[in-house]
Amino acid sequence: MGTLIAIFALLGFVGIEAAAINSTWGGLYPRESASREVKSLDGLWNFRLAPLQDPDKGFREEWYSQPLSLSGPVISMAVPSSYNDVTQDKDLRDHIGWAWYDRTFIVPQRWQADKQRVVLRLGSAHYNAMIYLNGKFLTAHEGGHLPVMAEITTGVVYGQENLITVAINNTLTPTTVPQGKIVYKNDPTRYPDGYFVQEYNFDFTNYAGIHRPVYIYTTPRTYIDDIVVTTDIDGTDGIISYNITYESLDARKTSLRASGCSIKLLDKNGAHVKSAMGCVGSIKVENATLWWPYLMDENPGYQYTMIVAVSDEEGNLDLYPQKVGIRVVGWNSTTLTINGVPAYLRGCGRHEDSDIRGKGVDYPLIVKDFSLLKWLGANSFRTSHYPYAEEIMDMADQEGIMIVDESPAVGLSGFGEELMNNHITVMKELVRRDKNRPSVIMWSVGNEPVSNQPAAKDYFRSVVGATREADSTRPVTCVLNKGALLEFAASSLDIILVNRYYSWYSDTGHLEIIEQQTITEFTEWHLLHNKPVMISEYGAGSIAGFHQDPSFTWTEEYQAELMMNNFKAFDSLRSKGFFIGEMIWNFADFATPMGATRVAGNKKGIFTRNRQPKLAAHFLRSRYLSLANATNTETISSCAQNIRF
Ligand code: BDP
Repeated sequence: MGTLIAIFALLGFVGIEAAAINSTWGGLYPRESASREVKSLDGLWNFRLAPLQDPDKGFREEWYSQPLSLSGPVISMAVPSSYNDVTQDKDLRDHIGWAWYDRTFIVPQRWQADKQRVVLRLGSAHYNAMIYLNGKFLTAHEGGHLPVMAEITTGVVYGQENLITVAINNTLTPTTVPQGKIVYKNDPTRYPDGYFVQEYNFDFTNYAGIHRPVYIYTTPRTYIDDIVVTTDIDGTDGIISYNITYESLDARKTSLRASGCSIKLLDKNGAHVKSAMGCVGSIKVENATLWWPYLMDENPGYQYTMIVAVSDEEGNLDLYPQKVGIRVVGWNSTTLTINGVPAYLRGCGRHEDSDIRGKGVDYPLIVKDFSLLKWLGANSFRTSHYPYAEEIMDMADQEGIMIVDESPAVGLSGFGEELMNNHITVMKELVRRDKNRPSVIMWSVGNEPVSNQPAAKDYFRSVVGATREADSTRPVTCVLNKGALLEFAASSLDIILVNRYYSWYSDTGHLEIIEQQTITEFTEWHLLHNKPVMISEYGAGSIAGFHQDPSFTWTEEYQAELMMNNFKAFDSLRSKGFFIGEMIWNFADFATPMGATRVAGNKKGIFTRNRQPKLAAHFLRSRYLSLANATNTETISSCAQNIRF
């Protein structure tokens, strides 16, 4: 919250008290059940920007107190979507500061008659959000990639129109995660009065908007607040351990009987497997079907469903369907294992990014991207450089795609206490949101921190420690790019991920040095830290359709050849026994701010921004499918062969 106030001060707004914040973040995704109803607020909302030079105008004039359209001109804005690229307006695309959304919605009368609890949940609103309901402040959230929730049972009017107003601010400061700074250009001979720009230490566009679905949903007044599931394997049996927490709106019902929780475990087809009683306990599943990654088993992504029930003293039930994949992640000084079997990650760094919608959740795009990942033979990706939408994570669970789940801490430096506290808060929210996902096999606390600064040592010890405390069942990493010999974060990590651009950002054009330099570098990281290592980014930019032979930078041939030279190094490193994976940068071309070094975006995609393959995609596919064949059993190799080229 400290940073939120700092942003207000920066942009001239003094307002809401920190004490007014009443949300609990993350928690269970809104899912329908026999006791829960979900209503979508997605669609077209009203929208207007606060003036660049008068950012607090909307708060001063209380735009939230009545329909936004009465405060001045509004346009229609799609939710979910980034607002930047949906119109022809350059000022909207490049806006810095507050943007305002509102819409009305009806809460069914019967929800009140049925004495339901009502909750509002936004999958994410980037970066800071202030939310008002019927003209009154409801809640606020800092950080753009994680859910915002608030209970609204008494704040809504039943059977009539309600007004929701969301103000969001995309400003990044030295203590936000990620960091940024507002730079005022004070030379009156060169810039107009009050001129400022936003700077940040990453190359992707800082898209803003209500990026993910908005729901209101019901629960009974005594409700399941959270479910924590961990799994283990005992011979051919699976063990599901669970901890169900519940809350009640009615004080007299806060202590439920211990037998107030029950669980019915269903298989993938909905057939009953087992039942259990109690809010904390475990279920043994005889001859369990395990969750396996794609191309590591013929039946990847297998999930059971726990129908969790909590009853109150009067016997009213709250039901929640919690998916469970039974699998165990293991790691030691050389190896990462899934269900005891060494896993080699074949994947991509990615972005939530597409034309028009920016970072807005888009179901056709989700289906397309997973189709391409499977076509490639990839078994993993990293959510570079922020937590991805839950709708994407659901697909990863279901398809057996392993995820390195990354926080929004990209390019951090300075490492002060306020930044660290905000970073730890983000890690806790991320673990709270994604802890039950079988696809998540590693937490990444960030990407490319300036970790050659000595302050990084204590900083990462604390952030990684807090992450481990929140979840001890997965390894914790941070993606590094400083030299191994002067680096202060790696000692705190379980697994070391490194980004390297040999023959692109260094020795540009000299493809012949890649093999030697890559082998030297990654061997050094392992020898220094005695931990598994992998390459989390490597690659070259290519403009789709640019061809030249012999290859030349920016051509499709150069990108493909750079990859092939890296493959030689990876194979040699794999044979040494500590190299656990490779991820190309990037899955697809993506948007960046305007600049002299990016040609209308970052072109390191092996697919274009509209998801068509470049030459490199075909070479990567051939490698990933043959790696899948080489690292798996006979049966599995036949499933890889069945894939059409
Ligand atoms: C890496 C960053 C990534 C960039 C990439 C690049 O981690 O976000 O997009 O460089 O320059 O250092 O393409």
